[in-house]
Amino acid sequence: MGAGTKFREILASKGLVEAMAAHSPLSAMLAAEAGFDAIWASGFELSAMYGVPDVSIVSMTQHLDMTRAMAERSGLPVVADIDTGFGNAINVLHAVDQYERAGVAAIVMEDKSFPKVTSLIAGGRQDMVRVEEFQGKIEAACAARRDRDLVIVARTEALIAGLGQDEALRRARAYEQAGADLILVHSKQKTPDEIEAFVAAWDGKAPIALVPTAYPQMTVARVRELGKIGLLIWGNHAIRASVRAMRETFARIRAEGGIHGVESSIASVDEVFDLQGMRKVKDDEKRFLR
Ligand code: SPV
Ligand code: MG
Repeated sequence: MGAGTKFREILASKGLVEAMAAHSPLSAMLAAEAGFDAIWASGFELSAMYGVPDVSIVSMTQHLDMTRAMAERSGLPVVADIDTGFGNAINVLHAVDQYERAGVAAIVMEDKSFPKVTSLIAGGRQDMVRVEEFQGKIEAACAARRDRDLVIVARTEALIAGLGQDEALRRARAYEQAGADLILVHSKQKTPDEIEAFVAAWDGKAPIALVPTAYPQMTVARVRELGKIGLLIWGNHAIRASVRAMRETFARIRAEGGIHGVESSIASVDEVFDLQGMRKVKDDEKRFLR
């Protein structure tokens, strides 16, 4: 079964796909172990992992290679954050072909111009493309997929750009008309009000996708209560958890003049061996090494 079909089956059976952000195969494996339905191959997380801003600096190849590895190692459907589609509709044709070959379940493409600026930054430059241009990019994404079940998610940044609810709805409707399977609406408001108003006003058939990073009060229970939401993305919690854990551990080793103090607060070497599959290596050695 293709990854897109798997995604659609989870959506149909559970009514909601809950995706956790990841930036590496290991973080994707940990998300799978924790029981999430899908992996969010986040552009923000991968940019942060490379130590660069999320402003279209990480290349498609870098993101694609990591996405492929995350799909392979986690076994979960991967929702690929392809930003603006790496250019115009022609670039989108190529990108969707490549991401589908990499085994993703879904692609999320946003209606900002290339190069983009990360959404949650205060006072960020948030330039949008025209509705017609983005419709062309969605149509290109739909035309490029070989598997009809590959999920095409159109993301509007109208609220992020401060264009208001009417513009967000106008764009969402136009994107559904162009063939988007889901509509992601993003917000950087500190409360869910703006998003809840959008959800209440949404009159399309396409389920909504949310990334509630800025309004963490939003829970799975509330999302289910609101209805209309098919994809919930925990947007950057893998990289933020890692940053805090590494900072604290490194500082303690420096302060304590050794590694003795941190031993019980970090993963054991055996835990990491388990994640790497060293047990199987040992069995395979017995079987195959002569
Ligand atoms: C990402 O995780 O890369 C996203 C979500 O696109 S956000 O950073 O909030 O825009
Ligand atoms: Mg992103």
